[in-house]
Amino acid sequence: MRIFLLTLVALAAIGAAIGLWVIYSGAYNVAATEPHTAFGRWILHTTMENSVRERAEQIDVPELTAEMADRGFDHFDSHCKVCHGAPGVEPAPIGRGLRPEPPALSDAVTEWQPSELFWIVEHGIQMTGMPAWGQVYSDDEIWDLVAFTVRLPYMSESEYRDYQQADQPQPGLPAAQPIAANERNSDTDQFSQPTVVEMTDKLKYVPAKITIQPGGTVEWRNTSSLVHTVTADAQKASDKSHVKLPPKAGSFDSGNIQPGGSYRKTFDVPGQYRYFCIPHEAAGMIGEITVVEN
Ligand code: HEC
Ligand SMILES: [Cu+2]
Repeated sequence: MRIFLLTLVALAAIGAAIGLWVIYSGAYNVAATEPHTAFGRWILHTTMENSVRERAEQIDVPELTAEMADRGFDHFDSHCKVCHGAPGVEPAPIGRGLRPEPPALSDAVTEWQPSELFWIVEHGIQMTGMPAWGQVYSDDEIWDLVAFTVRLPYMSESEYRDYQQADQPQPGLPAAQPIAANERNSDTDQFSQPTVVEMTDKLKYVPAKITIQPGGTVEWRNTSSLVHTVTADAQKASDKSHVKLPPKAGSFDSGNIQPGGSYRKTFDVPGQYRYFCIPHEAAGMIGEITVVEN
């Protein structure tokens, strides 16, 4: 026991000595041109990760809608792209010179919950080039930014350019009209013609809210380049409020609907339904169906 304790004390002393030697000797290269060692990176990142997770726990997350993402794009394009780049856009020279390197957010954001992204953007990250934006942006604006960044992993280069172009008014081009599925079918018998809901690259059901009659069929068409689902099963939701079913209706889940694919379901039980897309729940991809006799 005594030897054990002595060994422990000796080891601690050696550890402290090495630590002090690193601090005082100048052996550690602080140059930003030097890539961080794997170990150094791990220490920084793990400390940061745990710190953020702990502090973001209390934050309530609003629904992150496509409208918010449209607004968030403006902030992202003018303030975040310089360091982090964007789909098809390299970071500016200032971003490339930082250590740790600002990560490409398309990969990095998948690691974080929306509440954690909010915290990171609001507070920044100490000892890195990541600034705190809480002074610059209101909470609403930060949520707009979060709504945009959670969509980055699914965003292609051309979609990012679409956002940029949508930002500039285009003379001569009519504004894009969402396809009004209800209208398209209004002349025909509801029972033979399904009501169409499109699933889009902007992570939306279009239209997001529909009203049909009992016995009516809804057809979801995946017109995007991504996989979506139509899911009304609270077990599969990370937020149970994203699912609503009339008491007598069973839960349902389309499974993965590939680009170009579709899914049909007939609704016999009247009431309110709310469903979501499994891959894009956090991005606010949520739809509603009201089944009523009229
Ligand atoms: C001056 C450069 C710079 C700007 C501008 C900047 N960031 Fe960062 N950001 C960084 C750096 C450096 C890190 C890496 C921190 C680390 O690895 O510990 C980072 C990390 C992050 C992370 C965490 C990613 C991860 O897993 O490490 C998020 C999220 C993020 N930034 C979002 C944003 C958003 C949103 C904006 C725009 C409002 C923005 N950043 C603007 C430099 C910047
Ligand atoms: Cu989806």
